[in-house]
Amino acid sequence: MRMDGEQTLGYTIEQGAGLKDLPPGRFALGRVGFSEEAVEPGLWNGAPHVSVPMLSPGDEPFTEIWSTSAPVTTGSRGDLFYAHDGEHLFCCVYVPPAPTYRERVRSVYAEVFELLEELDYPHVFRIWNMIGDINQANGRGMEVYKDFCLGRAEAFESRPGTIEGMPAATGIGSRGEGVNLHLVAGRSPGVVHIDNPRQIPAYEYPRRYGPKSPSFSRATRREPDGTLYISGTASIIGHDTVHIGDFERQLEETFRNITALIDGENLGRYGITGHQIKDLDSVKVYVRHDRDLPTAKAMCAEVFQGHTDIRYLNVDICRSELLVEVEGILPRT
Ligand code: 3EB
Repeated sequence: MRMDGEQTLGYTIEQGAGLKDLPPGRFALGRVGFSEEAVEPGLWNGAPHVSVPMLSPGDEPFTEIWSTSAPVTTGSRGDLFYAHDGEHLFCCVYVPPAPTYRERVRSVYAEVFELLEELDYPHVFRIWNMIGDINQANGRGMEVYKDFCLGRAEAFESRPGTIEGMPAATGIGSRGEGVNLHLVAGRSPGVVHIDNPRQIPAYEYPRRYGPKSPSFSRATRREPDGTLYISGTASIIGHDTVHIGDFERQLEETFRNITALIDGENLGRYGITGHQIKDLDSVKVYVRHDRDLPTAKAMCAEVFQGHTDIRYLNVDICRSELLVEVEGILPRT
């Protein structure tokens, strides 16, 4: 957390339901609970709150808290719940299960873009999409993830001119129904979307992966705080899934992809100093099969530092051959 701006964005993870008061001078922008039970978005204790069903029985619930140093204004519009402080906006929304998601996802994303334009937070820097039954067929036989991507891509195609590029994102399975999405956006310019030299941009994936490509960049860096948000990253080279059926090699390839994304050679192209994977924080490791959790934990212990917050979530991943996906946040060092 940087404390030198007017409104400084903070991101913390707490065990439990996140009910504790924030320190003096901090105001909640949004709370995202990770639990076994879903709680639909709403305004709670002065900020948007949602709980996503991502945990397996026995996992310890935790809550992510987005906070700021300035008082916030909260609101809701349709199904959207949001808070903003003059520089940052947090928004969450739930799309209930439907035979097809395309239309609802398109309209929800369009409503989000309208809100961002009207309230003047056009610089989206991170989006999470948690999708129930992500690898199942929808009511028309299309995989839910592809159905979701279709609506999202159409919304991005017709977004207002003020919303530039595609931000870092995660598109991942949840253990519940419907789609939960939440995002953070900023008012000041200085948002840079970053590609990975080992992967083609997801928004240019060929049609075999779905009628419309996924709408996200591999990472987004945001000024003024210089934080680098790393998208969900998997064992994909070019656009191909590699090491099918081999968990360890998929996770190794994922680490190589993150390393290549954040090294000095790649970030140098954007005028940004390079980083090492060990400096990642707020790491999430999505593991398809619970039998692979011990391997995931052992491998992550080698790569990340002891104090790094790492959360393991046993959920499905957008391509059925993918066994693992990793995301994280790099605070400016
Ligand atoms: C990939 O690289 C793996 O649809 O928002 C990663 C991050 C993935 C975000 C999304 C999907 C999404 O294609 C999957």
